[in-house]
Amino acid sequence: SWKYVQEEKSSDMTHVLQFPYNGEPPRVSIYEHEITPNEDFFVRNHGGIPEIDADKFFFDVEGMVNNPKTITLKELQDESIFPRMTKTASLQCSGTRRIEQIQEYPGDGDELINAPWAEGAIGTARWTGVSLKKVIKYCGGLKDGGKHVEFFGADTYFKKGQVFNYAVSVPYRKVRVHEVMLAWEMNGKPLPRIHGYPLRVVVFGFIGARSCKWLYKINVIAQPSLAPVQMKEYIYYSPQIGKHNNTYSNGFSIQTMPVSSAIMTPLNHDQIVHDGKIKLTGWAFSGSGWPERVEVSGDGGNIWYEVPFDQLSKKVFYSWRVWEYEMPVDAEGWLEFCVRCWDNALNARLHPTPTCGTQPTFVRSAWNWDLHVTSSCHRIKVYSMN
Ligand code: MTE
Ligand code: MO
Repeated sequence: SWKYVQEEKSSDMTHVLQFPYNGEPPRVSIYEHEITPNEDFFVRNHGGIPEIDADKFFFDVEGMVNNPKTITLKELQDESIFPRMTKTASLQCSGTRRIEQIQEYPGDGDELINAPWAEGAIGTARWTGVSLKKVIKYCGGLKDGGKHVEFFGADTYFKKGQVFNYAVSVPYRKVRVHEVMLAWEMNGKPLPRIHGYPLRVVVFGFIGARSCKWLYKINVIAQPSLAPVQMKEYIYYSPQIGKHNNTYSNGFSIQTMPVSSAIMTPLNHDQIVHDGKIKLTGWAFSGSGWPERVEVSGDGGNIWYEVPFDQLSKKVFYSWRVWEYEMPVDAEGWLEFCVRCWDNALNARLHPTPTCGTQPTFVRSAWNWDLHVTSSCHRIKVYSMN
């Protein structure tokens, strides 16, 4: 068992939940960097932060593998046993932009766990570690029927009078294609404690919740994890389901993140004095691959402008693209800026209303009662003065 510590990041971060600590970085640290500095990376915690001694650290691999094993961090880092991998990838919480659903449709969601995130519950880092597939292979491979891989984090949290270790699972098909990493480095430095030191999971393109921090056990199973985080949180409900008629079985577990984007500057309700142009900045991301095209509008979505390729950061599989655009503006008065993105797979949204391969138009088009994955076009109002 572990000791737990209280830790926070810099006071520049916005607290979206006071306890446990959940923090969102200042906007500038998002749009100014293709790679988010560690000190500015958002934090999503369900419980306390375990204090783990890396020198003595080991984790167990058990369940439906042929040779269950205990593996020390030193072994995992031994390149004669496991080849290393480094990959730049974004991590996005399904709560990103939840504030828009809360503001338009107050009273929904599970208030205890649904933090009111704005556009900053996303970040991009260079992760270093070992592909989980190599670890499963080291343990003799899967037994027949092994289909899901469950992760346990050393943190504990309380829900309805019970104490749980954080636990989630991903289907083995995601592991098989080397899209699940056990990582001990973030941007060339040891994982900060608040991000999972000494070892965390990173699942490229999936909802942040699957990227289990403070990993201490891996369990191969036949069905998805029965743990509450897997079964009860991070469920996406169709728009006919509300707070009073939901059961966990009439929603589904969110895995791949849909295409989404956000305007980081200017701010909602800014008054801007300018000479015919207003600069917009933001990010775009898709858990299916990468953003292919980003468009912005100044009139609420009647006329769209394509952000030119040289104003999008480079294309990296499973990473966001940050962008900027000088919007021509001749009017004085209220403008409504919005952004939408197309990804490489022309994926649009979670539930099955056709939207031509881009994001849903309005908050309502992507509304779901537990307020996850706010992937509608991000809209802000700005007062323009020439
Ligand atoms: N892992 C553990 N053990 N405990 C947690 O509370 N939160 C998850 C995931 N892994 C969590 C966890 C959620 S919901 C998200 S969005 C990401 O971690 C956030 O990772 P970060 O705090 O490093 O940004
Ligand atoms: Mo999350």
